[in-house]
Amino acid sequence: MSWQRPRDDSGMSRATSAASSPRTILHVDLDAFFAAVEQRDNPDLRGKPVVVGGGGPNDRGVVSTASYEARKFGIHSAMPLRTAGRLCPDAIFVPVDGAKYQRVSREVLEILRRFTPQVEAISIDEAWLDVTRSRALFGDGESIARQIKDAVHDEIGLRISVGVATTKLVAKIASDLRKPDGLVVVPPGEEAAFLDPLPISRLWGVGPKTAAALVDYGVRTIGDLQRLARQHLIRRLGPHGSTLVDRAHGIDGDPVDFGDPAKSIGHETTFDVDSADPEVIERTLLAMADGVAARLRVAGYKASTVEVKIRDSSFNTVIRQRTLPEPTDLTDPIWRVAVELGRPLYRGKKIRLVGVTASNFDLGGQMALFDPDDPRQRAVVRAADAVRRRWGERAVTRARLIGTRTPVPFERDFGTSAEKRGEHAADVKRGRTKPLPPGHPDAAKPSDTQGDTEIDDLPPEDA
Ligand code: TTP
Ligand code: MG
Repeated sequence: MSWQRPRDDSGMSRATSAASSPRTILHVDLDAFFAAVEQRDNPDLRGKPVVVGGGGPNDRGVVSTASYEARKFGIHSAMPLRTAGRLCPDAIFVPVDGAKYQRVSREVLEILRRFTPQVEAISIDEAWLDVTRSRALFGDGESIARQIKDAVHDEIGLRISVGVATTKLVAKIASDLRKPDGLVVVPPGEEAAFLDPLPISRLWGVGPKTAAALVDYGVRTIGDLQRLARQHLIRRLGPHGSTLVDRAHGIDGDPVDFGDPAKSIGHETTFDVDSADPEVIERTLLAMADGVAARLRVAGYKASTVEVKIRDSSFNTVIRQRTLPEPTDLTDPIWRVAVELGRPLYRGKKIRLVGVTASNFDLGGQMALFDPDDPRQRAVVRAADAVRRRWGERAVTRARLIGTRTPVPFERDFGTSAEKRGEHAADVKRGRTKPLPPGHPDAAKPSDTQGDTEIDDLPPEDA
């Protein structure tokens, strides 16, 4: 019997809402990535069999990827180009443009990081996201998946398939199941039923030795493995046998590895025209503080240190920071400190850039994301986050921001890239050899570096 989620009109599977305790993990994978980018950029290629790779059908190289139109002829990645040319003489062959795909990959990662800092990029077109904490801000896993699919389509012009599940393994299998443009949601508790009819080859950790053992036991589907006595496999394969049976049931605690957690979250903006108006400067700081606080809540952090950065029109930059009496993830305390620290710096001067950064995270706060220190304030924040979720960042407009054209702040940081390079080496060892997206997580964005920077660390203010 084959496991089929009920389909709705869009051809996507329907989800039940996820319970609050299990993790919500997304696996995203772009469809026919290199070929789709070429079709996007050249309308003549759309709807046609396109083969990306090498110098054409007489080249000795192999196919990087093929458009779905070309796949109908049996063409696939790693196939000799000559074979591809034979299978489909009408196919259009396009050379690989690595730099372009890397750029697009980075743009997609930027979209993913809007929804959570917990993004693990696996290859140039694939990533896991742990969105468990983001549900308060963006909705359940299915809703986040749809928002990602829409954003990637509308902003980048590509289709992406998404799997939503409680583990990385099940999410990855799910994303592959209804390609292209797929969305498959496996609700908590349905992992084993979902995996049951699928061929054993979809499971991780099935190398030649394991495969031979499984053939001996007559295991063809993941369900066969679920029903096999665990002791048989442990005797034959050792502890790996036990892990394999767990995986067959969809049990896999592997966390989404996004490298070192962010050490700071900051927003900054450069004015279109330098401003000496305290009102303009302070409401801009409010927008920055508001963006920082929202991202702290998505990440589940509370910050103990607030930093304000003020750059004047002669490019003198001053950074002042203060430790708060209590860690926070709310706009007002962050804004108040930013203004108190900033006021002496911008008084009477034309200002070019302002920024607000929160750091010194209290990770204990992660567990108590919406535990009320102040229940009424929490309720207000929750309502604001719900509005943001529904209508976007600009909808949540504080009184001071109404009628102004304060820009939506951009994210300045998140993560490091060194660990990711180490991790990619490990991936290659594990047999995942697709190219890694460039410089991820984001390298620091370029900023003005001229002028003096003066850093003062002020003691906590007396209460
Ligand atoms: P995949 O995600 O495996 O393939 P795809 O995106 O082309 O198609 P789909 O996900 O819809 O099945 O790989 C991503 C890109 O990596 C692919 O577009 C080209 C490149 N690639 C190679 O260059 N060689 C390979 O052997 C594979 C598998 C991929
Ligand atoms: Mg892909």
